[in-house]
Amino acid sequence: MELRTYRASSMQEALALVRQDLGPEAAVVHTRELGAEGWLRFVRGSRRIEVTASREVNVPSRLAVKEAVAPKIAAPNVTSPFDYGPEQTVQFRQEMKGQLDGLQQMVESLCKRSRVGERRELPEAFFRLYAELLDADLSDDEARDLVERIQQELPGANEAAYESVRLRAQQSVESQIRIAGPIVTHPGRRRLVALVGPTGVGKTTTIAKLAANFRLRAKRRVGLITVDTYRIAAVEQLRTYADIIDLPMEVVSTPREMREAVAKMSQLDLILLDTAGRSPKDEVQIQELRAFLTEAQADEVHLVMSSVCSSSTLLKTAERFGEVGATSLLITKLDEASGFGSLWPLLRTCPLPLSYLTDGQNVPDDIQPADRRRLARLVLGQMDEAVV
Ligand SMILES: Nc1nc2c(ncn2[C@@H]2O[C@H](COP(=O)(O)OP(=O)(O)OP(=O)(O)O)[C@@H](O)[C@H]2O)c(=O)[nH]1
Ligand SMILES: [Mg+2]
Repeated sequence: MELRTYRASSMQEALALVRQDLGPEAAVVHTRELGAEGWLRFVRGSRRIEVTASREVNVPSRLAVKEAVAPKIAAPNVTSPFDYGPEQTVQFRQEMKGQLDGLQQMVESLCKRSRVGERRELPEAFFRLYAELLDADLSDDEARDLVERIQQELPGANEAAYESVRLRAQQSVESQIRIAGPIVTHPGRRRLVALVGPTGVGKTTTIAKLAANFRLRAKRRVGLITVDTYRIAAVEQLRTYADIIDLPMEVVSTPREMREAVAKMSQLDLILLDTAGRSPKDEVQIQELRAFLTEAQADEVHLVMSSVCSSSTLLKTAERFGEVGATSLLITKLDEASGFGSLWPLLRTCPLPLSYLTDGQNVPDDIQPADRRRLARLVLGQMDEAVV
């Protein structure tokens, strides 16, 4: 293979020499800049560009991507850097997506850091807490409020050690969380508990977990009722659990049938009522749900919400389902959430107390009565003790 080297004071000149000598089909194999040495560095025009090219090399020109600015030297196999085959297109898209995701993370982290930077005037221990709260996905306002509240509560705040600031934060968050406690059943005293909430949050799975625990562990007589006749397979999903746990089950599609089904199960200790996922934005669906619940005369209505949702979605959902008579909150999918700060506005402001937390798909294990200490730790960005 014959390689030739050309030197000129600019890239344009060097490429013109290549084209003149080897013709338009030549491929550029290598380019480099030759730095002038000694005092010559300061002399204008002492910069030299070296281009190595060949007429025989069958590789894409290294200058292909610079076509717009450089004279077109042959790059026979590549017409455009974006001219890929189907496989390369997929790979290219994946690479681009990866780079965009990386950029997004970098921008988010920079935004957080700049917010943290604004709070530099905080004493060290409080500043550390503030930065941790942002990392736990608390909004800037929520983090600021919490830190300021703790600053006011701690005597000698400026000199306070991080451990005592942290402990005070834990106590403060714990004290604002309302807990309902688990469902209490007594043999022979029928209790009817309904689960309501948006679609796909885990209502049916949670019913199965509760049913299995009360039937198999607490040895209660449990029955299931579902009004979810809207979604294909919803009834079958609950029936499968009813069969495995060996429970009676009723399917109702009108408020009248609801009354009959509840009457049939009046001898049981616990009736668990599964409902169809409802959009909090759909007024008709919400009113329909309310009609069923009124007919069932539920003792408890647990509003099921996923911890993966944003804080504004959680707040709006709680407000909307409050209208159907929700008596407590049940938070699911703790195992899927990456930060729990988004739960804080709900826990702090919603008057409904918490009943249960769920953290996985396993029936009946992945459910625990809501625990103040655990929730406060999660909100403050600490490891989940129940999962680790
Ligand atoms: N990771 C995780 N998944 C869960 C949890 N609870 C439920 N799921 C999963 O969430 C999905 C939806 O659960 P369902 O119980 O069908 O939800 P639903 O609220 O009854 O849904 P609709 O009846 O369609 O409104 C299923 O794949 C469940 O296994 C949980 O705590 N953690
Ligand atoms: Mg369901």
